[in-house]
Parts: sequence; C-alpha cells; structure tokens
Amino acid sequence: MSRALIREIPDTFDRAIVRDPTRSPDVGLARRQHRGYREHLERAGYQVAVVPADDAHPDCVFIEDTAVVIGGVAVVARPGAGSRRDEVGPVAALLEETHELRTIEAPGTLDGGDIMVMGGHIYAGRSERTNDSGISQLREATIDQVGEMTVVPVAGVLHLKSGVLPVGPETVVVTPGTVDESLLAGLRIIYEEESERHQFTALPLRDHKVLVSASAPRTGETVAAAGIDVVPIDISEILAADGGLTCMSILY
Ligand code: CIR
Repeated sequence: MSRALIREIPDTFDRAIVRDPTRSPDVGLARRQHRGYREHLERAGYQVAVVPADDAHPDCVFIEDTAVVIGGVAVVARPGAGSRRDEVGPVAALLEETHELRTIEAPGTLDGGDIMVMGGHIYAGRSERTNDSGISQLREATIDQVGEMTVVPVAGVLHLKSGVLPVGPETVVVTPGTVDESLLAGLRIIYEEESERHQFTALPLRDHKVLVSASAPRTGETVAAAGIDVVPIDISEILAADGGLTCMSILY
C-alpha cells in the first residue's frame, strides 16, 4: 500500500513565508489547485491521509518539511524557520502508528525539502533551513536504512529540492547555479530553462507519471523529450508561497 500524507491549506496561507514577496497567494485558488493535486495522488493509487490545516501555521500545507520517511523509520524534522517548528506534532502522531519514530533535536535544524533520496542514496542539502547537526542526526537515524549520504550546499534557493528535482530514478532537473553539480555525479541532469527560472517543480508518482508545474512548459517539454511521462498541473499559488510539488506531500 502506498500512502500520501497531505495537509489542508489554512485561512492564513496568504501570510506564508516568502523569500521575495512580489504578491501574496490567493487562498481560494490555492485550495482549488491543492484539490487538483490531491486528485492526481488518488488517481495514481495512493491512499491519501489528510491532516487538518492549522491557522496558527500559515505554511502548514508544506508537510514535506516536517518529516522524512526512509524505509521503516520516520525522522521528525526540526524546521529551520522558528514559526514552522510546531507544525510537526500532528504529522509525528500519524507516522508513529506505522513507523519507528526518530526526532531531530536542537541545535539541529532540518527541513524535509532538503532531503532527496535516489536509489538508496541520500542527498542532504545544507541550506538556510538545514544545518550540519540536523544532517548528522538524520544520517545517524537512517544509517541502517540507506547506503551513502552526500551533503550538498545549496545557494540562492530555499531547499535542495528547490534547485534539484528528481524526475526519474536517476534523472534530476537542476536550476543552474544552485548546487555544485559534481556532487550529483552518476545522475542524469536536465537544466531548467533560464526563462523559467524557479518555475519548474516536479513530483514522480508511483504509476511512473511525473507531475510537473504548468508554469515551466519549455522545461517540461525537455523532460518529456527524455522519455518521461509528464503531467502538467497549475500550482501558481503554491509557487507564490515558495512551495513546489514535492513539498505538499510525504509519500511512502
Ligand atoms: C517556507 O518558506 O517554509 C514556505 N513558504 C515554503 C516551503 C516549501 N517547502 C518545500 O519546498 N519543501
């Protein structure tokens, strides 16, 4: 059984943290786009569990940042943004029913958006949100579940998965200049189109389709030309809050 945890959008979503506020997201439209996202997960065969929104946490829809599930272990994150730290409670309570729970403790900080697992290899982004202590606690907690870990310093974007998006078992889309690509050795790299910078995001699903953001059509075409079955979805309001397609779910 493949499961997807998602979290509803709070009424306060227009106050989500943004790096470069040009406009605030429209909450009603964001909710419609989120419903479309959920439908894609259901269509792909995930059993979807929904955590209710919490108006005290404008960013709570970005549930990926609150926990990392690797094999039988769920590592409860300690989000780098102080205002997001208490988002983890209800997610931990759900994961505890099915997984061995570990917790990132202070001074560690870790956002799930910085953790990318490909072929049993963990890539851990060191970013504004995830520090060395968080990364070494994650390594310790999951050492029995996966092989190697590569630490990837992240520049100019929020998370590792803002700049490096898996679109297949060994293929990623990279926003040029955000990571040292030599750390991704062995992976096939497709570049995000310069004119679509920070607009491409993706989520590979269990049915081998890959959701991609409709706002980066040229990059989407390049990914499709590489033989990947892409499904565009409009998530303009999620992008406006610095979110993407991975960050609205925890898949396991
Ligand atoms: C934040 O700044 O924390 C949110 N506005 C966006 C989080 C996006 N999370 C993700 O990509 N994993």
